[in-house]
Amino acid sequence: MTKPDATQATQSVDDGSLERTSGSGRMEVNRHLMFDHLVLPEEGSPRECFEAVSRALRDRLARRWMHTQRTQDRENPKRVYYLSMEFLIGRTLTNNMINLGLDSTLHDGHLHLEHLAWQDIVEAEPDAGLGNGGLGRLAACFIESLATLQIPSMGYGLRYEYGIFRQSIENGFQIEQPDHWLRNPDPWEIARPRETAMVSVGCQFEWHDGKLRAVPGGCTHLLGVPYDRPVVGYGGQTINTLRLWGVGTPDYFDFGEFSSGDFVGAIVDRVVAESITRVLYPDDSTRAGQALRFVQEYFLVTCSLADILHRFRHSNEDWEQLPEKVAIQLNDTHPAMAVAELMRVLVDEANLGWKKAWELTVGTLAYTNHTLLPEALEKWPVQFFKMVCPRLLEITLEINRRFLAEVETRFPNDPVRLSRMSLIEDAGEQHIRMANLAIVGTHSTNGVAQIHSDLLRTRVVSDFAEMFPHRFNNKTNGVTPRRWLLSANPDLASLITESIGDAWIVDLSELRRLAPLAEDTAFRQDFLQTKQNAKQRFCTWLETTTGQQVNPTSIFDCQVKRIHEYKRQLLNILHVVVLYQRLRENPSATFPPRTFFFAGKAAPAYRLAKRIIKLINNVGQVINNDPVSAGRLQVVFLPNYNVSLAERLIPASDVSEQISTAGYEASGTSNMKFMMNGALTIGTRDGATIEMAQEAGEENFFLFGLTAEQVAESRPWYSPRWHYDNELETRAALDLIFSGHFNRDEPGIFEPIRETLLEQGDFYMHLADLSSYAATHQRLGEIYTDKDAWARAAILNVAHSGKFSSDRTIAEYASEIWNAVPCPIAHELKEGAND
Ligand code: B1H
Repeated sequence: MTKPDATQATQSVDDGSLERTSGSGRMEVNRHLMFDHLVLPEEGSPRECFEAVSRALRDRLARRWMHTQRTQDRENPKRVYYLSMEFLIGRTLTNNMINLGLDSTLHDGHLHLEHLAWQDIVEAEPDAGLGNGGLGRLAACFIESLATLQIPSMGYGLRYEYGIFRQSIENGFQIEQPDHWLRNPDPWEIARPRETAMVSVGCQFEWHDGKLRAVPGGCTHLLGVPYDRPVVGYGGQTINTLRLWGVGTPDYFDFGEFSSGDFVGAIVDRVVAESITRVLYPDDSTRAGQALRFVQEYFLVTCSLADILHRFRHSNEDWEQLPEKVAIQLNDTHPAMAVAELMRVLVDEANLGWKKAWELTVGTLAYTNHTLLPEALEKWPVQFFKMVCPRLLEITLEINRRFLAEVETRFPNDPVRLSRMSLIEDAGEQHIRMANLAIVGTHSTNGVAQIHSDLLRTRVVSDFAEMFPHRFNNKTNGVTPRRWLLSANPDLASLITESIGDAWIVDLSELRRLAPLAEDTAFRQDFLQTKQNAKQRFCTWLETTTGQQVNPTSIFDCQVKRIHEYKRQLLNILHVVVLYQRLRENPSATFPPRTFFFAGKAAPAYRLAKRIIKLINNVGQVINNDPVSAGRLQVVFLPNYNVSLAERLIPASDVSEQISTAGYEASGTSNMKFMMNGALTIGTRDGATIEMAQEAGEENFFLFGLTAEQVAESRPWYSPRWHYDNELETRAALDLIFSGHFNRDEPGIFEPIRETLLEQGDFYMHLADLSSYAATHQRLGEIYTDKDAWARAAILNVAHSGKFSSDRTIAEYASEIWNAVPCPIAHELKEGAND
């Protein structure tokens, strides 16, 4: 950055246009540094510079943001609302810069701050880790695609003060630390206290013997304070809003209690209130089950519906119009209380009759299911409803009464069916089955990949599919190519653009035009070179940040996702041990050197998942240092997997591991990111991986293992022991692990893993798939050594990844579920300063 010129800085005038001269961008940044931080521009810390650059950028988009909102208010189109307990956003600065078309400002050095590298400024932004994994990241991709497609829409979520925990690895164990991501002011959020929503909780909180207790009856009032974040569509035309609710308490103080000396009692409401949006529950594909999580879901639903309906009433007279003007998508059952809450508003506040209210509710709401795992299906104790929202319980019971009457008419004399379909589970303590409520109370239930939607329909909720066949549909997931290709992998993005133009950025099916180039020797060379550069960059970053060295010419083989038994990180590490055993037995064996990268967090209460992390680390410790394997096999566990780490690692990957037990991974989305970035997939026929192989051609894929049908069929007689007894390599690998070879000083620590695999039936069938997995890896290694064959297959994968853009997914939701169309925003070329 040049020396500051105070006169210049104060004279900066906002003319509202995005395209500026180089000087003015720098001036705005300088101005923010001086006036927000009181530092000289050349003395700004990375964090201060990040805030200043972001504020300068936000200033530039403010007018477009307001203009988008004003246009949508004026045109009164149908609006789409995406309700989600998670938005795994990651960093925002680079993404907004690219989507506003200002990345050239960056590359041309217009924002160059001489005393700092641009990368240091970017990295001063913490990841917004408001999600666990795929479900939360999907929500973030969806709102970006909605804005890019210019669909009037809004995301609604919670402003957790603590996002997903930070993971460190100590002595091979996962340690969790709080992620206080809002410690510094976030330049991307704007508080909207004027649009605060009021929430009543049907109980009171008291302080008893140093403990907080919920007491039935009475009422506690909470305030939902909106914090808005701009969602910039590619091209910067539409700027939608992500509204995250923070919590506040009404600005009063119980002076009665205070003056009687009960100071703590007087502020207890505030204490309770402030805990509601404190922390994201760190469960992925499992359910939290705690009362506070229930209140969080209730808080999201009531605040968001109040806001949505207020906006609807502002532009529409007639409630009848609701389904024509509003589509609300429920991201899993987490916001499924919306069914009862919308009924409450329509019946109690709008005074509509039950039937009309029901028709409008079902017509407005739609539900996406993300998992078949029974332990992930939400069920809330009726007691929680009684305590927090008794009216919603009454309404849910009435929905159930009418619904079961309907079932009885359709299927008379079938009490077992009735009890299966009931919204209430009666075994022991009564629970509300949230998935049943979501299916009954919405007009659409979709799965997130074809196989998942099929299994949902035919196995998990087949009674409901029989009852409402037209409600069930599939919407295969996708990811945004702006973040996951254009921004994360600039070299490959440029190569693609040089070859086929840049239309792919907003129409990813254009990538098909790369297919003929798989036969072009020069293109293959260039393609391999971009991969090699990305690998080298990753190695440099890894070494400078952690000191770890990795061979950039080895195969980068990656499994990065939440640690869960069904995702089978165990299968991967078992195979690594198989390879290690081969080397021990035959040290002169030749195969290309491989680096196995693992990354992912385990839910803090998921003991076995945490033990799997320990096993991976211990295996790595031994293999990386044993002369027989060092330099040929390496295992690297990258701590604290998050969006930013994914953006670095995925472009550098050669091999993508998608090895869940078939039938258990609803879709997967990292699989798509790897494919777009030219990695080859080794995987099972599960989730969206099946569709990826269909697109790319199975000959360009490494599929292995049991199919979902075979998994289901073989369950009754499957015996992991059989594989141990009959497969030499399987047995040798397990024997080596359980002999204590990897835990010399920690006897017995892998016993829980031995029990799972060999004593408790190996529910996820690791041993059933290990030999075909190893054989497929063998073939993969052979093809890797043939650079031409590898490059050809990788190029064809990229060329056929177009289907997996979230733009395609969102276009399908828009036309088949929401009936929503774009609302183009016309920006004047150069808007006036005060328009
Ligand atoms: C997915 C979850 C999930 N499925 C409960 N279910 C949660 C369940 O906090 N909780 O209680 C949080 C998350 N997440 C994932 O969704 C699937 O496992 C993936 O296969 C899928 O790609 C992703 C997006 O659809």
